[in-house]
Amino acid sequence: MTRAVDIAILGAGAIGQLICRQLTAAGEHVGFIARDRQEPLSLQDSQAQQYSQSQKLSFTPLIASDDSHSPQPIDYRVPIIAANALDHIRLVIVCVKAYQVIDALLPLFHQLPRQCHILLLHNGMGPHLALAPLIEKMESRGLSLGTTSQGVLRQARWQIKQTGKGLTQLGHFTGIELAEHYRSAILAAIPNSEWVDTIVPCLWQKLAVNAAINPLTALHQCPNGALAKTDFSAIIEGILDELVTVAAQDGVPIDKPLLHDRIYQVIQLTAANFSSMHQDVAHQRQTEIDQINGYICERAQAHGLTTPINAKLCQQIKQLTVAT
Ligand code: KPL
Repeated sequence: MTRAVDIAILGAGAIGQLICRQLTAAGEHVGFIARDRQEPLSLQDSQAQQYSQSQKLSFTPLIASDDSHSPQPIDYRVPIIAANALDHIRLVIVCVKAYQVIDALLPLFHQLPRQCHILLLHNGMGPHLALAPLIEKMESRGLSLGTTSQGVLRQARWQIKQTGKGLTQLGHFTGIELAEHYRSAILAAIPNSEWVDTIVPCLWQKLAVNAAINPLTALHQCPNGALAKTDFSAIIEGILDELVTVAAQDGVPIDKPLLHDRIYQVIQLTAANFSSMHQDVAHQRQTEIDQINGYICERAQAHGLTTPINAKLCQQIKQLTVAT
């Protein structure tokens, strides 16, 4: 009898498809949860099979698997799991945009088995604070968080290309810890991944990278590398000063000089890239500003602080997305 799919991915964007490929290649039983009409809905089967449809995906790795120089796309199929057929799922990896997490996850909350673990893997911060009390109330479920800087480009609906290696950090946040079996499966499947003792400081570090790079590249319509110019140093400094103060109030002390260096390192390493917010603005899509600079402002307010530089960036990005 074939083993049932026990890991479900919610969100089949670039990162969702990359994680799916990595877990599938490692022999894990993974499927996507059907969410909209673009992802075909399957019918529930009362037998052992929990899905009746699958989707063909294409993945082009960074490095060729043989000796040839250009990596060839690999085609593979992944089950699509209907939202009413989640009985076997033990781990849901949530890869939707930060502003979609609650709306995408809550309708499934009581359809997922009680012991199903949830792992959030998105840019920005915020949804974990709304989810934590719901998870804690259930007493049988756990929440882990993660951040990844793997580079991936979505070339078509179900076609991705890996564009860069990157670090993936994961860790427990609240409730029941993720079972050891799934922890090791994820770490074995995702290259350069680690399970850290405290994940929240890692998320703040990634938040800082996004808070500095994303809105500035979107406002100035430039690639990440343009931010290395001295014209931007004062505003980057200002964004970080505010973030470091707020994070400290939130119980996360951050070494500012180290963070500063890290941001300039990312600017160098991704010099030719257009940030995700730049692309969202260019394509008139909703941005993640509320979960990036907006999160800094939100946490500041909670501590009776103000963050005028980050607040202004939020306002400018919103004006841009309304005006365009
Ligand atoms: O994560 C990114 C993003 O664009 O959202 C960075 C690291 C800034 C790379 O472009």
